[in-house]
Amino acid sequence: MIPPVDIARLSARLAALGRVGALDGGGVSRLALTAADGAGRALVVEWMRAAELEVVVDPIGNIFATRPGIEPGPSVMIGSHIDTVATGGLYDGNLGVLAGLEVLAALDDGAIATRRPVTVAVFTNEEGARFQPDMLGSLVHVGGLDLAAALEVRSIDGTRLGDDLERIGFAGTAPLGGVTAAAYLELHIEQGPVLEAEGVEIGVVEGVQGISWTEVTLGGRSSHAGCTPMRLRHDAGLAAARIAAGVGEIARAIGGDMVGTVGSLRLKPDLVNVIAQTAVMTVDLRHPDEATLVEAEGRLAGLVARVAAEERVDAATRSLARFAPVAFDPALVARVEATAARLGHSHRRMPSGAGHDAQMLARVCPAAMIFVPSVDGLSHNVREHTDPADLARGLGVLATLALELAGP
Ligand code: HGY
Ligand code: MN
Ligand code: MN
Ligand code: MN
Repeated sequence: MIPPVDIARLSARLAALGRVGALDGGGVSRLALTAADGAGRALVVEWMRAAELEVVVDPIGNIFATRPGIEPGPSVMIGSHIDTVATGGLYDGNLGVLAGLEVLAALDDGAIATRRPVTVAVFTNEEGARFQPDMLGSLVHVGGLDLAAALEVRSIDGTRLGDDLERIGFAGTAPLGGVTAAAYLELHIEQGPVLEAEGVEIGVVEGVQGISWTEVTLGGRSSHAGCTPMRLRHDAGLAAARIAAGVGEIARAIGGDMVGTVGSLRLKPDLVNVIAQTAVMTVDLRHPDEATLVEAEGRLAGLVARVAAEERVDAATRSLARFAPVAFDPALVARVEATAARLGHSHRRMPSGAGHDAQMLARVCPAAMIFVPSVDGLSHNVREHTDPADLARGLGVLATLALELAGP
């Protein structure tokens, strides 16, 4: 049995990390590979080194901190991310990393020698807000994206990923994929309303829905807003607005679990009295079923072609990320469920609406996730919050299962 975990230190560290990249009025912005992300990484590495863990950084900036086991070999890996969106909170990703450190500390407090090593991992650019695709670091780690190609990815600010890694001092030299996992666990906030609405304490995550990110670029012709008759316009702004509305209509028409989002829409020259020359927008489509996601993508392609023809603008699309739905290892999912039950927590099986590094680790080892409730179902929002009692329950499930998997 693992000794009691230290929820007070977890909460204090979540707050301390939340002060790195803190926004006026609350919330956090530590977009991947910015100076703020670098500072957050440095703080977490400081905690890892203070715990005398073996810390290595790989060439895509993934950080691995290992507590050795009696036997060498693949670790029980506990991971997540500490990069955030621009309107981030204290918990998305950060909880999974800092909870992992608490598990290792509890093993030390109890002088418990585990058979397997236990590793805490921090994966680069999970969010995908500044560089696409999301889950980029864990995707490279499992061999799903070539390192050289990943280092050439351009951010939405135009910088090169490899240059930003160097700039923040996290272009590591440890062998890619060198730290292997026998199993992977990730504690994460639900980021949605289900657990709170049902009054359930633990989410037993069965898998992650499919994700499709597309960038749509529309090329029109700027001209005077007052002097150009509607029939003579090539209005990239109007075309973009019609496509954005159409994304909502596609999602509503398919219904059920289908979601569609236009999160970014940038016009040029972006002026009150100039018909837009260009529009660049992103479309985020997600669904648990691959065939339905493909159907939605087909409808999007038809929408773009039709609106571009009607508004007499050029249209180009580019895939930013595309991941099919992932099912986690059923046996490990069952062990998460059994652990929650044994600890006396109410629990329910559920899918993840958000993408996570666990879906990449699932390509190379049994992976599973534990959800804790999000207050008001909010995340990617500065008001993101999870109650300490819920943090403690999630941490207890994580610690108990990690010890079982690592073998006392
Ligand atoms: O978009 C996502 O699901 C994740 O936060 N990257
Ligand atoms: Mn996350
Ligand atoms: Mn996120
Ligand atoms: Mn995520």
